[in-house]
Amino acid sequence: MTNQTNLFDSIPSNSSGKTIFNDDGKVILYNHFFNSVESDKFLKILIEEIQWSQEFIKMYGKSIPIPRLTAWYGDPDKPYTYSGIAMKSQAWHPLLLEIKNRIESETDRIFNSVLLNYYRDGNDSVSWHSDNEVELGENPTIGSVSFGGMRKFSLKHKNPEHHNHKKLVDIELTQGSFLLMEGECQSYWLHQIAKTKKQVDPRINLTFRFIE
Ligand SMILES: O=C(O)CCC(=O)C(=O)O
Ligand SMILES: [Mn+2]
Repeated sequence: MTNQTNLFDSIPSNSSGKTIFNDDGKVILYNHFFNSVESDKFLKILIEEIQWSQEFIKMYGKSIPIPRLTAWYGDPDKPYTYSGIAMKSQAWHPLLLEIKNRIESETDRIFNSVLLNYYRDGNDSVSWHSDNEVELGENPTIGSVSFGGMRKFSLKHKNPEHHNHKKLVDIELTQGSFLLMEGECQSYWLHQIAKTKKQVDPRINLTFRFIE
């Protein structure tokens, strides 16, 4: 008799996090937090079923499209403003709740909203910023989940006197990875996803947050 293994079980997900740094805030990376079979499935569902929008920012009186598609889901009555864009929260999609449950069990944190970014190709990006909107309160915990093509996530310390100010901390965010930023990370560090000329597959990133 052959041993039947379920495809899901045969690709274990790895939930032991690795601390990238613990210095003016803490960053922990869990590679393959979601296994490759579920990650492929989740990516497809998110591309098809999330209500993606093209948002615009005003610069020098002109309206400029931001270089990625975005969406905002969460508990009702939690309005959120991001880069001057007032986001309308949509009711939870069941898959977003499933992902939220998985990262909540791992971290013992509660999240009540998620900002989704869809990077269609290497031309899509997010420029240097911190997740420090007032709605997030002091020292917010940000749970960041990625599906699809690998993109480089960089962190840069804000203080010119800091020993790491000139050196970027680069983290490869691969399919199924989970990155946790906590403590004073958003006060002291900036982060970005730079554009790339390399051929990259479409990528979706979900940043789970807690709006007070
Ligand atoms: O795509 C990412 O990994 C980062 C997205 C991000 O920083 C944000 O949405 O605030
Ligand atoms: Mn961010």
